[in-house]
Amino acid sequence: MLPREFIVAWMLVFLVILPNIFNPCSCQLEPRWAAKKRHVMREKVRKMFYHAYDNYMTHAFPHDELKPLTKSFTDSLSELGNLRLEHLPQDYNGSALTLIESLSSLLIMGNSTEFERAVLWLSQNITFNVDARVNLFECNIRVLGGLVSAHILATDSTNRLVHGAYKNQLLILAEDLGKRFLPAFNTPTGLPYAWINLKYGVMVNETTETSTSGCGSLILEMGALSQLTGDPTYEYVAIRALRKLWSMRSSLNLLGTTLDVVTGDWIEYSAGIGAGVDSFYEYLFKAHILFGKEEFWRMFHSAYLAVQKYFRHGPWYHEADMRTGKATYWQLTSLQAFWPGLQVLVGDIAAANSSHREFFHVWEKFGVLPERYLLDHQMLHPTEKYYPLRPELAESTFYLYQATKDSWYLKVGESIVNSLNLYTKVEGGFASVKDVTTMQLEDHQHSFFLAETCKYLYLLFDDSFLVDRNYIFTTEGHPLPVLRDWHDRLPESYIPTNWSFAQSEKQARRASAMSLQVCPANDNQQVESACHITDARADHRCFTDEECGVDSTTCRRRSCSMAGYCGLWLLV
Ligand code: DMJ
Repeated sequence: MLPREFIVAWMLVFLVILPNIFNPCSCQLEPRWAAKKRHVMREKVRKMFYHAYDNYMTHAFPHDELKPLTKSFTDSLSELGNLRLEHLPQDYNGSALTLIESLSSLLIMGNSTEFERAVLWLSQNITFNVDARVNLFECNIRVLGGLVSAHILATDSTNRLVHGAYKNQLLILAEDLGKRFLPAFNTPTGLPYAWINLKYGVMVNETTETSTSGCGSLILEMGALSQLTGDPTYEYVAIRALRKLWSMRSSLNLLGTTLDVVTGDWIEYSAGIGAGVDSFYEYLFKAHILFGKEEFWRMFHSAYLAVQKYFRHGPWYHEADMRTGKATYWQLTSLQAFWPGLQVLVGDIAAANSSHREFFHVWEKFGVLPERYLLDHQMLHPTEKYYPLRPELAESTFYLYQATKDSWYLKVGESIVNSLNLYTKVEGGFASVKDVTTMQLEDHQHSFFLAETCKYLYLLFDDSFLVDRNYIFTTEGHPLPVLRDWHDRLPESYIPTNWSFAQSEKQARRASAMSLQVCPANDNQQVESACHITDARADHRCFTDEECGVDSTTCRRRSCSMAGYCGLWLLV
């Protein structure tokens, strides 16, 4: 028998050295490089934002969006999610959609003067009493979300606004808009129509078809509106729709992509995590963070496990039939790139990292992310070769950097910024890419470029706005504060995630968003041990096993080695 001292000494050597040898990622911090680089990149992103914003204000405001090639405008609120141009009143001048979408970005970039000017202009000039048929989902995430978030920011004393001038006008506008949404929910199922006329309600012969995200991602904005106004109706209708939708899931806990709001029948049984469904998953989890309801967590947990089980193939996610779980379409769509960001919130960092790397690989291959890529044929979708300045990859990059402090993500951000400047910047703003193979441009600067793309890139390089604040971001990138007052009750197992708090020494210990129980998609998958710990600790070190969560591919609980690394250490 070996002497006990020898075994102990050997174990110590093993525990201290081995994790460093097998530490699989190159995530050592490069503090000086990172600080300088972040500063330079932050200024580059700020310039991008103002190039987009100033051109919008000069050539398009108060209309909805900028046409950067012709330096003109489009009143696109009525076109969103719809290919046919809607009939609009002749005297309609738009709803200043891009300005509403820019509000929180202005404040995050430190421009409280312009934020305040915009808030006051909107307060005095916007009306929703217009004969315009709008998409409920788009109007909710962009306009209602933008207004509610801006109202909260405008009334937050830390933002140094001249408060005398602001008298809750944005909240009044938001409530007016929320009321105009309500007729859409008046269906036999409680599932809302996809379209609503702001002045006249649901139109005669309106289509009864909607998408899963269209009726399942309203709860953050509508719930926040209820909390702010004290009127529970908005939250009630959104939750009722969500419950109905959830009741329509298959026995595999999968949902389809499109459905009928009157009959409650599925129209399209195939689904994935991209277009038509994406924000449904996002809102289940974020609603749990924002409102603390266990019900949202239970739905999300089952839905998340089903996604990992039936859609996931290594780092990729294909689509599957909700009834059988059989793969249908093997496609990568650019909207899917939000998923790693959601996984970071969940605490499933290893899975987030591996998918994110694949998305970035595709970005590098084409220069930007194409809308649809056929994985089985390894080619672009023939008619969806465009890149409309979408934010999802930047969003996930921001979350992964917050969680890991791995400077590799800063390099990803730099590459995204460089591509955007190289391929999409024109004299009149930023233009969408029509075809990623030719980089031919299209005359459209989408409002989410200012609400999300620029915001997430800016926050990647400078997150000072988030310090000592606790926000979640809506699917359109509008920040909402996580407030104890808004929580039904705080679940014991859960401490709301606050990325910025996590960086401060005060918070030496934090649980991840969920000390996860995420099981792997298939058996026999390669055991993977990431060096990323679930919380944002600058030195990547853990102190306790609880900080390490569960390995996403093996479902085994990870532990913290004596050297301070999370992993599947055999002898710990
Ligand atoms: C945004 O409007 C939102 O993020 C939405 O959820 C889907 N994606 C677009 C931008 O790509």
